[in-house]
Amino acid sequence: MKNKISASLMCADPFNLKDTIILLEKYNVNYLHIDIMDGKFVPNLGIGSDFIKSLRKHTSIPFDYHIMVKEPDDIIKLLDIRGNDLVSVHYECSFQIQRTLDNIKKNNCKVMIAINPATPLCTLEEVIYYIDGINLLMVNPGFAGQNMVENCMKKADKVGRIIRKLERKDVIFEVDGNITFEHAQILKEYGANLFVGGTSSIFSSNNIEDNIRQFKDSIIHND
Ligand code: S6P
Ligand code: MG
Repeated sequence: MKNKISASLMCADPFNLKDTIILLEKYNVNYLHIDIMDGKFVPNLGIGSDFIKSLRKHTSIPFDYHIMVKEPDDIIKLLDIRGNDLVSVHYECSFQIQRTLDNIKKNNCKVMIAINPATPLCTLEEVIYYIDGINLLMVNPGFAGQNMVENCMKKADKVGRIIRKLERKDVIFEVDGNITFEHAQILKEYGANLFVGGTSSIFSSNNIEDNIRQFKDSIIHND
């Protein structure tokens, strides 16, 4: 899979959202990363379903939903998930994660498992056959602007190895949280192929054009 970028909407300046979306389209950002939070699974609130629906009318960029909600099956129904979208849910969010993954899959989207910094990777062993990808959190989810949790780089290396062993070329390996230009360069070597751009990259300054260019440069494979 070609390396792609996903712009984290919670990091965009709401006052300039229209101009930001126009720029993200102009520079072919692949996904809009949309963080859905409930104040329970994570200690923060995210973007709401009505806001998301109205956003659909103004952009054709597919959505990359990151759902951080306890027992998310009812919330998922509110999200207007489409065929080109990605949806990741956390391993710990549901008592019956396989059923939740199946419910998401009914929307014909790509379904992914999100892994917290301290979630053991052995959890992948059983769910790997039901998913299209992994969203590896490099921070504890809930807030933008955090520093990477120690050991997450090593964990990304391990995830890359697990994916390569599967011999499935189509697996999406997303990395989310404190993905600076430098971190992206290392993570691409570990096999990450979808990079969430937040306050550490795309929204690190008002010069979004330059930031996207630099972010894209850092994920291009030289081999
Ligand atoms: C965090 C969330 C992320 C943030 C992203 C922000 O809970 O899942 O998607 O939006 O981490 O990026 P940064 O560069 O500020 O960490
Ligand atoms: Mg996220």
